[in-house]
Amino acid sequence: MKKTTINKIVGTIVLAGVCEIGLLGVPAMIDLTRASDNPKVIEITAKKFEFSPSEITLKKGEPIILRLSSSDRVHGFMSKPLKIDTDIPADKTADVPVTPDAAGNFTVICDHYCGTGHGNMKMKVTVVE
Ligand SMILES: [Cu+2]
Repeated sequence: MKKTTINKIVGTIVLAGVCEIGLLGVPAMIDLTRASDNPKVIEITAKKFEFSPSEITLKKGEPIILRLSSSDRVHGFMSKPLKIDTDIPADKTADVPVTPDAAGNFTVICDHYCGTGHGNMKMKVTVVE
């Protein structure tokens, strides 16, 4: 009786281990698809020389998708502390999954030179607990 219980427990642990390995092995593309089932999607549009909305609030630990698009040309979308560094193409949307791991105020900048106002092209991200 005891042995059976232990076997069950061991079996469960092994199974859990296999599942985790399986998840880790899943390519990023599939992870994105899975993530988009649940997380909130925030649409952000870029154009010379602003992001709209220019300010968003996220919750620490809550996964969300930033759906980025541009209405004129290629822009960048970069924030080191939020671990985001992507380009926003001119002709299609880019989905960026984000799970903030710290509360605070962060700035996303356009890091793809787009003209004279490029240096001021920023977006504010507030992460609350
Ligand atoms: Cu720019």
